Amino acid sequence: MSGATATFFRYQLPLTRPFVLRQQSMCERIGLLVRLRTSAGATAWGEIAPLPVFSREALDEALRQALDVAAVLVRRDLDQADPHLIGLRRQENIYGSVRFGLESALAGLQAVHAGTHPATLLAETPPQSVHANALLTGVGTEVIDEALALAERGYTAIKLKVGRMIIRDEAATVRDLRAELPPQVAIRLDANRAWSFDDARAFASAAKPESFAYIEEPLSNPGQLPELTARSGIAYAVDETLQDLGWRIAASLREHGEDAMDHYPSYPDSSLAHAALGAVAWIVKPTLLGAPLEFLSDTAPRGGYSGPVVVSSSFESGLGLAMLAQLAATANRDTIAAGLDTQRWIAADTLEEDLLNVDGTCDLQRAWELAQHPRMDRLEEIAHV
Ligand code: OSB
Ligand code: MG
Repeated sequence: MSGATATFFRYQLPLTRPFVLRQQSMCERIGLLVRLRTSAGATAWGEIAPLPVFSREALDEALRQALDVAAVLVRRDLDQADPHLIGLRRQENIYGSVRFGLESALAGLQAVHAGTHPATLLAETPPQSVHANALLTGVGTEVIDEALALAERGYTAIKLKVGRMIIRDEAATVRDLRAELPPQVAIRLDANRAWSFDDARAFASAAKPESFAYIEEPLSNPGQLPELTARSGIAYAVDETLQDLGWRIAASLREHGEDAMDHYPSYPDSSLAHAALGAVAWIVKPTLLGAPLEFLSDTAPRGGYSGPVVVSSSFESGLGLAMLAQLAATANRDTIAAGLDTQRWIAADTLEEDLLNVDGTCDLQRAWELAQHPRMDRLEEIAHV
């Protein structure tokens, strides 16, 4: 019988300004941290933080399931150095937030045993740091000045939310941004499915497709994404569409491409699968997609979809972001900036210090050290198994 334990803590963190989730605006972030402790006293943490509006599970549902899964986990010998202990593969219907939090903590324990940080467990030669894109909202000179200042500090990619204001103002902002930012700074856009096909075409002709690297989810009807590229030249990335497909189909598309459809003959809407295969990037948010961490390992099979995976946050606190930085390093070796900049919205975080450096990079070793010692004064212990 092992004497491992799992302790759950609740946090409630103020934001610097509201974050808009579709029509709803969020003014504080509420979530859970879990601490696994082995009988020998090794500890590691994970974050379980369903995102309102986006996650299918509510916080109390996530907690209930996490307690059930953890009760089984703590009976295993967590002091063993065993890479297979990272995954919860046999748990089929586990919520995304629960899988992410518990697998993070399991990976953390393995990293403690190996005397390294988690990225080195999931990749042969991970980089020492990763880049994050700057996350911006708004139109006009204010957002352009903000982007220029961030580029000056060393950010290599800017992600601007669109689909929220008048199309021609947003398009003009994107054109001006491209004209003023140094050419090596990538511009990404995210419309969160705000537009009809005609709206998106109007945006494309006003903004010029070549002025940005890609736009996430331009269409309210994602089945039309490949046709939008054909008709307007827009390169798109998928985020919500991957979540709609689910991680099993996403993993199968990555491994088998078009042939994945044969594995899921009963899948009702193959247009979503075609949309995913036609994307120039996949935005992967582990908390929302629910994929096992090994999906983001550099040895994940990729005989089908071979484009880049942009590991991104679902608005986790610093502790979850520290693990996402590890995953960004393993998934793409810092070849494409990750979505970690939500940190700037959190006014008082679970970590002692900011994760991102002023230039938008994140050092993996430092992130790992910070994530081993969260701020206990911002946590309330609520459950224990
Ligand atoms: O639409 O990409 C989104 C965060 C929470 C919910 C939705 C989204 C986001 C982000 C993450 O934008 C940050 C990023 O991708 O840079
Ligand atoms: Mg998105």
